[in-house]
Amino acid sequence: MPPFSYYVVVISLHKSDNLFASPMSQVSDFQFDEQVADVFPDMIQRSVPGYQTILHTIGELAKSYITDGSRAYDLGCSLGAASLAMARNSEHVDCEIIGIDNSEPMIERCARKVKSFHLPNPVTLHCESILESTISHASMVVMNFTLQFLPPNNRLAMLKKIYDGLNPGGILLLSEKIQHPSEQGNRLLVDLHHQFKRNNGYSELEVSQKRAALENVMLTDTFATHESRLREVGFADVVMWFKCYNFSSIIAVKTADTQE
Ligand code: GEK
Repeated sequence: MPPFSYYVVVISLHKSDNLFASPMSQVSDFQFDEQVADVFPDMIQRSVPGYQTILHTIGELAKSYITDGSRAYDLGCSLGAASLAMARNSEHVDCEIIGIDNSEPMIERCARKVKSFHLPNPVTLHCESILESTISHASMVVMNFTLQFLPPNNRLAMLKKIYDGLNPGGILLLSEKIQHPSEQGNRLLVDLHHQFKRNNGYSELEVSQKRAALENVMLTDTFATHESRLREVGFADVVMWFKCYNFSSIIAVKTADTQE
């Protein structure tokens, strides 16, 4: 059994998220600011069902899909969890991992974190909107819960840019909170997710204030919308490989024999 000091170190690594714990007279729109960046690992872990499973699978996909001389992108990288999963699992090739986020507090912390590891391939970070980024020579692109924060009108063009920047045979891993098409079915999934959050220690007030903060900021689509948009930009295969309540992850494959 590890000594007591081991537990003290592990517990103190992540600050706990209590940003919505006190009553607010008015709930402002959610922002990826300093306060959120400080508690982000705890926040995402307690809020997103399957988050660790998705990161593990990103690592597994990196082993198979990241090719020699290519780039792997993590769009909306936050603190770099997916970048690190790809970097750690790409020792068989020479590649560049590129993490992009438009939140300065996230990128600053991400840079410190990335520097603290010895990785087989370099991780380059950019603080910019992914709407402005160039994507090229990519064998793998990850958007782990980021597309939902883009204005709906920009989503198709963003996916087209990813498709065009992927090498034939490359993949996009797209994780999103999704809307169920029927009101009753959607309510059922939302209730299950809220129960998941309560089971992870969030109070009723925290759940409802966070929901209000995200209302205008995170606009979710149905799986049917995601699938048809991915097909419209050219992805031949669209595979939903993970779903838990209203959280899903999709792998979209650019066919290897595409003639362009
Ligand atoms: C993870 N992928 O841990 N350009 C760049 N970044 C953006 C933009 C934009 N236009 N809009 C939002 N973001 C991560 C989790 S969090 C998901 C991703 C969540 C960034 C935003 O700053 C934030 O860091 C990230 O997208 C979304 O695997 O909090 O639910």
